Amino acid sequence: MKILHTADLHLGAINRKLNASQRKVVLSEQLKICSDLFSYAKDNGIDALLICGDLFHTSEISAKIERVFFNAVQDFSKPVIYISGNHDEEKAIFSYPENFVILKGSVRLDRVVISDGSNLQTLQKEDKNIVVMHGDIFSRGNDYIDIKSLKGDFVDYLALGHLHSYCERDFGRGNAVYCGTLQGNGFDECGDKGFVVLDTITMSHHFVPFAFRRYKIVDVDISGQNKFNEIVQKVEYALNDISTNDLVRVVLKGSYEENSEKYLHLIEEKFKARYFCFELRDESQIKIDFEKLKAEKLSFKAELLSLIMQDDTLSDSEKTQISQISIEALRGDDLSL
Ligand SMILES: [Mn+2]
Repeated sequence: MKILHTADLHLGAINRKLNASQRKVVLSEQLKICSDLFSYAKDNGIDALLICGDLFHTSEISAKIERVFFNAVQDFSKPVIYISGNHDEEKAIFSYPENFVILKGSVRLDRVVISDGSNLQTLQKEDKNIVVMHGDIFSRGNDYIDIKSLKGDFVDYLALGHLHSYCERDFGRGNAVYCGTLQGNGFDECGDKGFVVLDTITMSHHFVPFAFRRYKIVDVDISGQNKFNEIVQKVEYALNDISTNDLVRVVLKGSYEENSEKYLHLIEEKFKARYFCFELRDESQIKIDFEKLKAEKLSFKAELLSLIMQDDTLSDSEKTQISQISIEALRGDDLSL
């Protein structure tokens, strides 16, 4: 038997940092990804689907989302087994197709028993036992699951939801696995997202990347590149294998010379048109040649910088930051605030 393990679809969630047209696209893609998920399940001989919580982002979501989702469930026709998470705990689901199972206790599909974790002591050694839960097994907080205290000796697969990245650890006779979310929803959810497919004959599983768009943070060290074209080229090179469908944040790092042509607006303009979403952050630092400055006579800049350097109330990093902003202001550049 093949089981698809998904969680944290957060239907209806939207990254508020996106602009109105990007939000519209992302919301309509959430519906598409739902139907794509069930198409994948049909095309790949999946016998049951597990949704380990946070299917819906809030208890109040649009009727359209619910309709599209449950139509896809009905069309799939095989069991879709659901538990609620911390986001959809309060969600009342009134009408749903027969093959949608809100798990209470356990269900048996042939030799495989799927349980909600409330009756672990009743699991049988000779069954293949899958337990479905929603919470955080790694850090203590409101949603903490202390898996050491679970009677999981006969558990073959603990299907988890809550953390939005695929990861796993040993548990019971097998593994505790987070499948992650289907698609990231912010720069704190970078990289590949998807679901896990479990084969209950071999009890082996694998992650399937499925997100159409990914959030990516790309660091670009611009040290030694002082001409505008050189900096652009460096960014270009770093973005080489990134899809234009992705949401990209470039972070400039390293150091640059005082006379560098680091024109942030122009760099941003250049790449904004190419990606679904592009943002530029500047964490590079100016390299100030104090020896050269000392030799400058009657220079306002030299005088200002030497005052900053002599100020004992400032830490070294504050001195660097204030010097950098001062030089930018004197040059009429964008301020790196
Ligand atoms: Mn959650």
